[in-house]
Amino acid sequence: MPALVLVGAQWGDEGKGKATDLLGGSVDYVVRYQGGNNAGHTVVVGDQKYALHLLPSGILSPNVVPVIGNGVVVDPGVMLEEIRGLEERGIDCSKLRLSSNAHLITPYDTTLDKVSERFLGKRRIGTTGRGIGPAYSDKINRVGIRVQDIFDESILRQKVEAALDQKNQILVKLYNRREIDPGKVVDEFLGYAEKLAPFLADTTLEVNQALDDGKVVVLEGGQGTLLDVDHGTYPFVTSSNPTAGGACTGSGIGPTRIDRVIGILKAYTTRVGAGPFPTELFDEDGDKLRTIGGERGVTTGRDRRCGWFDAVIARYATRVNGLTDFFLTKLDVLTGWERIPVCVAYQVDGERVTEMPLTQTGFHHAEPVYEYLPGWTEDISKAKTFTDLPKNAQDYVKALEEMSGAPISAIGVGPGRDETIEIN
Ligand code: 2SA
Ligand code: GDP
Ligand code: MG
Repeated sequence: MPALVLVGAQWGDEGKGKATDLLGGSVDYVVRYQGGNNAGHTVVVGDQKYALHLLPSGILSPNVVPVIGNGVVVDPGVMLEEIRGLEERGIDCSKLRLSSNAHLITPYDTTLDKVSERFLGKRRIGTTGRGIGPAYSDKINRVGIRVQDIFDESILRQKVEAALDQKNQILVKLYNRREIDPGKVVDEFLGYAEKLAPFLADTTLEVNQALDDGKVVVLEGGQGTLLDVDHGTYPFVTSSNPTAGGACTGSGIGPTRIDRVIGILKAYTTRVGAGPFPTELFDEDGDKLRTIGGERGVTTGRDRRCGWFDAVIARYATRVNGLTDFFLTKLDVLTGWERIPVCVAYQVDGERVTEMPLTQTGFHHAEPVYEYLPGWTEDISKAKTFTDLPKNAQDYVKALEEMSGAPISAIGVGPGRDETIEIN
C-alpha cells in the first residue's frame, strides 16, 4: 500500500488535524515531516477537544504509529510536556517514534526568534516565536543540534559551544541581550535524554519497511502551501517546506511511494502573521468569519486575518503539490450570507491575471476580481451526503472544485469527527 500526503492548500489552519484524524481508522502510520511546535492542529473527538502542536494528529488514533520525521524541528521540553498532557487525558503515547536525525530547537533559537522579530519592528514576519526559523537556519548552516546528539555528551558539548560562540556575539552585540551559558544548555538537553530514549528510532527505515509490508502511511503537513519557504509568499513564510515535495525529504521516503496528495482547503481564507493576502476583509464580513469560524491561533492565540475564497491560490496549490483531491473544510461557516464573493482572478497593475503573479511585488499589488455566488441560510451541520446540502451550497462546492483544479472528495460541515460528508 502507498503513502498519502495531507497538505494545507492555503496559509495553514485549513483543518489538517481533523483530516488526519478522520483517516486515522484506516491508517497505520502518521508522519510529521516539517515544522515544529509552531503548528496548531485541532481535533475534536466527541466532547473532547485536543490541540496538538508538535505531535502528529494520528496520536489520537489507538492503532496508529505516530512519527516525528527527520524534517521536523523538535523542542524537547515542549514535546515531553505535550506527551504528559495527552497521557493525563488517557491517550497512550508509547508508540510515538522520533527520528534521531530531527533537529532540536535550542533555547537560543527561541530567544533569537523573539528578539529578531522585535528588532524587525514594522518589517516583522509575525512568527510564532517558537524558534522555528533560527533552528532551521542552524540546520542549513550546519551548526544544528540533532536529537541523536543528546545521547553523546562530548559531541553535544562541542556542538553547543561552537554554535554559541557565534550566537552569543549576535545576542550581545546586535540585540543587547545577555550571553547564554553553553553549560546550562548542555545540562538541560542531557536531562531530556532518558525521557526521549524510548521514542528514538530510525524512522526512515521503519516507515519504508511499513510501506513494504503494505501498511498505509499518512504524511501530515503543518502550516500550508503559501507559507512554504520555496513556494509561499516569501519572506512572509515559515522556514520549511510544507508542500508535498517536503514530505519526501522530511520523512525519508521516495516520491514513487506516494500515490495521493490531498489538499486541505478552507471554504474561505485565513492567514496568521504578516504578509500579503489579496482577499483579506477589514469589514464586518471579516469579523463574522472570524467569530463564526473561531479563527484564532491554536498556538499563539492570535486573531486570524480572514477573507473570501481565493481560487488563484487554490489552483496554485493544486499545481505545486500535484494534488489528487481536496478536502473542503468549514463550509458550515459560510451559512447565512445572501451571496458569497469568490476571487477568480487578480487585477495586477492594470492587468487581469488568473495565475500567481510572477513576482512577490505583483502579489502585493494584486486586487481580487470577484464572482458572486448565491448563499444559503439552512443549517448544514447535520448533512451526511452531498445531496443533503441546499442547492446553493452544492453549487458553491461545485464552483470551487471547478476553479481549483482537483476534485473535492470530502466536505467539512462542523469541527467534529462525524461532521463530514464523504464524496465517492
Ligand atoms: P514561524 O513561527 O517561523 O513558523 O512563523 C512564520 C510564519 O508562518 C506562520 N505560521 C502559521 N500560520 C498559521 N498557523 C500556524 N500554526 C498556529 C495555528 C499559529 C498560531 O494553528 O493557529 O497559533 O498563531 C502557523 N505556524 C506558523 C506564522 O504566522 C508566520 O506568518
Ligand atoms: P490545522 O492547523 O490545519 O489543523 O487547523 P486548525 O486546527 O489550526 O484550525 C482549524 C479549526 O477549524 C479547528 O478549530 C477545527 O476544529 C475547525 N474545523 C475543522 N474542520 C471544520 C469544519 O468543517 N467546520 C467547522 N466549523 N470547523 C472545522
Ligand atoms: Mg493550525
